[in-house]
Amino acid sequence: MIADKQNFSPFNEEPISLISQAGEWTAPFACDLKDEQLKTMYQQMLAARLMDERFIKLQRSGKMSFVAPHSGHEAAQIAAAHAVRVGTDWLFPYYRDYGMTYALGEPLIEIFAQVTGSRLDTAKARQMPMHPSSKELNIFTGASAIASHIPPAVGAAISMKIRETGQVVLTSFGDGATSEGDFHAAINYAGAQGAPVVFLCENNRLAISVDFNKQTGAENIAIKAKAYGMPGYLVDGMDVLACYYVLQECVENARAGLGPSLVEAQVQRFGAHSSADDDSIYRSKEELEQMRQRDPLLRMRRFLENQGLWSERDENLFKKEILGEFQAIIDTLAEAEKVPLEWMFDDVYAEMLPHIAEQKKDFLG
Ligand SMILES: Cc1ncc(C[n+]2csc(CCOP(=O)(O)OP(=O)(O)O)c2C)c(N)n1
Repeated sequence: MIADKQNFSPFNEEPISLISQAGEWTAPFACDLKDEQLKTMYQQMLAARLMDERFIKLQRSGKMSFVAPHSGHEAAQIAAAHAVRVGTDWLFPYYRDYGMTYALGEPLIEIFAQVTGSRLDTAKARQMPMHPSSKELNIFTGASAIASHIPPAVGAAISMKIRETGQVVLTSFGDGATSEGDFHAAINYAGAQGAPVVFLCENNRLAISVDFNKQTGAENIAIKAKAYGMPGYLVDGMDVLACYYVLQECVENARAGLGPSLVEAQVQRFGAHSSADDDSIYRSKEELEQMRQRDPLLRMRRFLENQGLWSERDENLFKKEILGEFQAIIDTLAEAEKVPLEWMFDDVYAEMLPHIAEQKKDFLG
């Protein structure tokens, strides 16, 4: 008899995985997601991969100033978007999380407008590329300083608890971020306060070129949860359904008043750290080739194909459709007027302070 639901045990030694490399369901409970949701998850992963490839081309052709590729992180990111209540819960993502914001429902035009610094950007082209946000979807816009978004994530969660709103916060970050004081201070306080927050570490074992073993003496990140007084889960971050089920359990535990959790999704970063990095200096082609064998898209695609939910034809049709959408958006953005320079000075404060007004006058003449 197969169980309906799994309660995952924290501090598991092996990463939790629910689908095999061949795409077989290996869990001791039934997958209760509807076919449509399973297909949507894969389509979002595929769209995120194609978006990443398009971002790199836009950067190479001078239309984007900077890119931090997310290929290899799609499973964790898309799973997180499905685990939360969209528009109710709050997300505090980091710069590599465009798969997450897309799967949360951020329109492609908003994403592309943001990364290209367009006039159509809802953040008025004031953020660096790779710093997503959305007022409608409760996506907090972070600063570039690593881990600096984690304390405000915890602050928001504590406020939700005090006000008994029933909301949850999910914040994500890389393994490098866990070496920052901000991470420690925030997760420690979340544990002490029983804040309704899920910490998702997308561990790609690199912080630019710095290896995981130079980042911490601990065997993994999940185990650190014990010291902060919360459960820690090690998850195969290349398995979208494992990430989904674990994150969903943590989100609902937080909502039920059981406090925070730390989830470590073991992912791979297929691209360079960013467009300012040459990863061939610190890792070999063979290493990359090996990583790609575990591509999260391949695994989910095989899972769907095994159930007759996806085919080569579906793949080609979807790719064609989404690439067409990208192109139409890029054409629209190319036609948009330039960002007015005065935007730089507006909205810094609710009412413009005299020194900002002076700078604006000096700048615009
Ligand atoms: C406080 C701070 N220190 C250093 C940097 C430079 N920096 C940008 S990204 C990065 C690596 C972060 O690695 P990780 O948290 O593992 O995330 P990943 O990029 O691997 O996804 C560093 C050191 C920064 N932005 N902020």
